Amino acid sequence: MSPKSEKKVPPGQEPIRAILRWGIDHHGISNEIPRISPEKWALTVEGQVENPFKLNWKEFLELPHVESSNDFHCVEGWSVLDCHWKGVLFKTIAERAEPKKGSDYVNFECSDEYTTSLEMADLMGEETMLAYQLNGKPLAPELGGPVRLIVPSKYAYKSPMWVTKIVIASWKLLGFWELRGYNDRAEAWKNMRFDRRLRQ
Ligand SMILES: Nc1nc2c(c(=O)[nH]1)N[C@H]1C(S)=C(S)[C@@H](COP(=O)(O)O)O[C@H]1N2
Ligand SMILES: [Mo]
Repeated sequence: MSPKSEKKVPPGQEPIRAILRWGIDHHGISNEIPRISPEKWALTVEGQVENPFKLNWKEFLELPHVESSNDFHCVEGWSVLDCHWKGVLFKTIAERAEPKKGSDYVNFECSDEYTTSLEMADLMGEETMLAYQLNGKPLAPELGGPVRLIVPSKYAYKSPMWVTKIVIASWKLLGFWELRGYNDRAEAWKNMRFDRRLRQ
């Protein structure tokens, strides 16, 4: 066995060879893939912050970028190993916005009207980024391009595709899947899949 196939995956996960879903049926809202040309895309960052801002594609690419490789876990049980992402650290975005005291939550809005939210503290990692390239290529619309969030330690419903707005605040709205019974912490290595209070 090669070292790669011995790589550990979180409990209940099976490695698959590629991100296979290609926009089919994971869309909470609709099966239509938003095809946003980068020139038309913009990112709004607002909420309880000192410095709300909006960036177009060119301005976004001027931010410092990072690259890292990690695994991608969908709560339905498949994992894609060794994805190599390039993007802008979420930390870079948050620092620029200057959250006010107590703005400990981050709400994401997407072109397909999908939503999810996270605690600011969970977004400060060195692998948590707004990604615009996967394995050396621009991120395809089917995989959330031009820009999606990547939070590798959490199930992928915490990695919103087609991100267009980030609201930093002292409150957090439950996201699309979280409202439908999926765990709001979504820690893949801790097998936090469901929220028993919401799934009876
Ligand atoms: N905007 C948006 N982001 C989303 C979703 C969605 O429906 N809309 N689905 C989530 C889920 S459940 C998964 S598994 C991944 C799928 O990402 P992929 O298409 O790159 O495999 O995107 C997540 N982010
Ligand atoms: Mo998923």
